[in-house]
Amino acid sequence: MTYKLYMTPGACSLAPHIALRALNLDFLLEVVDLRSKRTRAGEDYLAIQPLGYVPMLELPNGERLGEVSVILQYLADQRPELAFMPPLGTFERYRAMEMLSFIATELHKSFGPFFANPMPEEGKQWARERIERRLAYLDQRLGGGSYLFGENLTAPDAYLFTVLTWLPWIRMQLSTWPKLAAYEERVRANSAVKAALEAEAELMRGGPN
Ligand SMILES: N[C@@H](CCC(=O)N[C@@H](CS)C(=O)NCC(=O)O)C(=O)O
Repeated sequence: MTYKLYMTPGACSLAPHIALRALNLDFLLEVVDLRSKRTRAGEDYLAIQPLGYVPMLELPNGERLGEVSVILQYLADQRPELAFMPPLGTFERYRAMEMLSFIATELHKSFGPFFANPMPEEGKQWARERIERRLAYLDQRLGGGSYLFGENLTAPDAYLFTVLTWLPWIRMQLSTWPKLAAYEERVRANSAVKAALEAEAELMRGGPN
């Protein structure tokens, strides 16, 4: 029962990578070069994902599943006892899905202009302000719990943390939002998150996958 995650170190595929570790599932990482659209093993990634983006999860039966927020939920549902997502059919599940959707569409996709060349400076400034308003909203929304939904690391934490790691690339200081900054440190200290970050740093240095 081994999953294969098509991923690029430092990209949004970090979120399902964290999930695979937090859920203690067996997995292999397949590194994709997003420029050449080839896997490190030499496969044509466009034949696997026609739009050429990561992540893509290959299940043990060969089926492939895309989209960060859906992959996270699929993985969580393989180990319901670990409560990485609330149970299907409960209202809490919709709350967690609401957050996944917010992170995907309001936050993650607002980073697009920084990676699109050429993008005029006005476009980047527009995106920066958009991200700032959404981070301020999350900062206010963080409650007394350690994580987004209480004391357990859940799928939305894996995704939000992933997006927060990109702030230095766009010269944005997390310290502007103290609750969010403290939250980021707590998530970073989680053992599954630490292991995923270390593995991706090693892959970035060209180490084995
Ligand atoms: N809707 C997709 C978006 C994934 C996405 O934006 N992936 C980026 C990396 S974070 C990517 O592979 N970009 C390369 C490209 O679009 O060519 C998802 O949620 O999985």
